[in-house]
Amino acid sequence: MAALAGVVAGGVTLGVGELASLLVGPMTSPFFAVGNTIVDLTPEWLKSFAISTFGENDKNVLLLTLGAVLTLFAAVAGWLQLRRPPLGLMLVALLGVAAIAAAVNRPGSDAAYAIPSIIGVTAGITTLWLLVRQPSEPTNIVSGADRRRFLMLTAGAAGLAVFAFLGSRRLGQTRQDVLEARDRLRMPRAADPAPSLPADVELDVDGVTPFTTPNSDFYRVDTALEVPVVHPDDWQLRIHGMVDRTVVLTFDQLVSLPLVERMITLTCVSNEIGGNLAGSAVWRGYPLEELLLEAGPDANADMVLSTSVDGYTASTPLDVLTDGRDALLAVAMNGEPLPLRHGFPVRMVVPGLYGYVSATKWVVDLEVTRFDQATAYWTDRGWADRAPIKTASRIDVPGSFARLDAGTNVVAGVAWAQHRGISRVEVNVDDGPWQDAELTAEASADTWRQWFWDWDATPGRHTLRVRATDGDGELQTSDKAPPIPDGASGWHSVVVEVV
Ligand SMILES: Nc1nc2c(c(=O)[nH]1)N[C@H]1C(S)=C(S)[C@@H](COP(=O)(O)O)O[C@H]1N2
Ligand SMILES: [Mo]
Repeated sequence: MAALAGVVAGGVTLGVGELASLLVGPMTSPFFAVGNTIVDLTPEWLKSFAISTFGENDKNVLLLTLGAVLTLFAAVAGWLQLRRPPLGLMLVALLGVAAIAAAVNRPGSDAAYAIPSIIGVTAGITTLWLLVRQPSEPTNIVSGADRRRFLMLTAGAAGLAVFAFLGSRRLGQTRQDVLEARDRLRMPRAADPAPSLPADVELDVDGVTPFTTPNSDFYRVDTALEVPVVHPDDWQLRIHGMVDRTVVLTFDQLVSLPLVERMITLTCVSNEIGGNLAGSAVWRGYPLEELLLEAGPDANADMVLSTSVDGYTASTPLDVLTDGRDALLAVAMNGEPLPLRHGFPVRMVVPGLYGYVSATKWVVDLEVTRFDQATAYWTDRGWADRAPIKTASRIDVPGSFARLDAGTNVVAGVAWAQHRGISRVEVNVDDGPWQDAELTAEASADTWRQWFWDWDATPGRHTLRVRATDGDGELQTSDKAPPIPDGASGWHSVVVEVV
């Protein structure tokens, strides 16, 4: 029963803390402060493992684990409070100190972020103290007045916890408001629309990755445990640092500029050989180059440090942003406002660079600076400063360990080398001679390209391998490298059984 009291007191801590966070500000939730801090403190190998193992579900796995650990912790606190008072209360207080430390150390937070944790922990300690008190008479705990008192108090506290938690979610209308604002947005069409796609850009082969990735299927990678919610009316971008003049831009100002629309394939540096952390969408936005020129970068500057509303940062080479490529401050994805999880209302998209050095979502700040003066979220964690996307090719069909009938089978997939383009794809069987695959039309050098090859399959177990050559004539390297520090390399292969 003491353990149960501990769990209920833990629930009160959490619920009241969340409720209090509503009064302090949208990003001050203690639960998410603790969760996000754990994400940041997680060692690199474990994070990569979580992304590659659980993919989109990595956050849910973390939240469930966190919930389970907290429940266990609270049960232990209850038990301790019964056996060795006031150790239980001290354990809850310790948790409170950890939550406060996490909250005030979040990027962009201040001392006020401690308030929800303080209120929550005070409520939790009071609850635990009330619930786990010595019985007035030893026999009362089994069936008497103390037992009734305990059950009533526990039920009451559990009710309070649930009410506070649900109430805080209910009252936290911000997300709803922002979703509605997104629905209401009527964005101007692009002054410079995306060139229409060549007719034969897409294969009609079952199982091949679609040329355009629907928003709902687009991979998502970020460090945000809770998707940041930014109302377009509140959004503002500041371009400052080593510039002639600071530029400040509101959402309305941004969308009234002449926007361009381009199809660009985005890729995550964590993508393993054969992995699917890549997607192509039509992005609408304003060229970052124009905005940077308006600010007037200092001749000594060589980097732009972008910061998102939740404090995440990325460092992008200034020369890449100003070399004429379609580096965009994007507001729309495949014809609709950015989905919240893909950076609503504004994100960066830079063709040719991995996402972690270029594709900052929920971006609110661009500081023109130098690589020797500032670092970013992932470059602080051992990832490379410069990260152009490596040439990659992938066999989508047949799948690994597929069973095929002997005879003609189509082998097909995608290849990418953004901003250089793909000029050739080759396939071999069991390390035999390389055979040229057929390429579909190229939409642009900034997008992936599909390919296929007709294989006359003979019975037995076979290994199919693929390699690509980029638009500069450079062959994709066979050297195997892991994603860290600047992207995986090596040739993709699949093993199939022909019967
Ligand atoms: N604010 C923010 N932006 C971010 C990230 C992040 O963690 N936070 N991750 C980057 C990484 S590593 C990648 S690969 C791309 C992924 O963009 P997507 O989730 O829209 O596919 O976003 C980039 N932008
Ligand atoms: Mo990434």
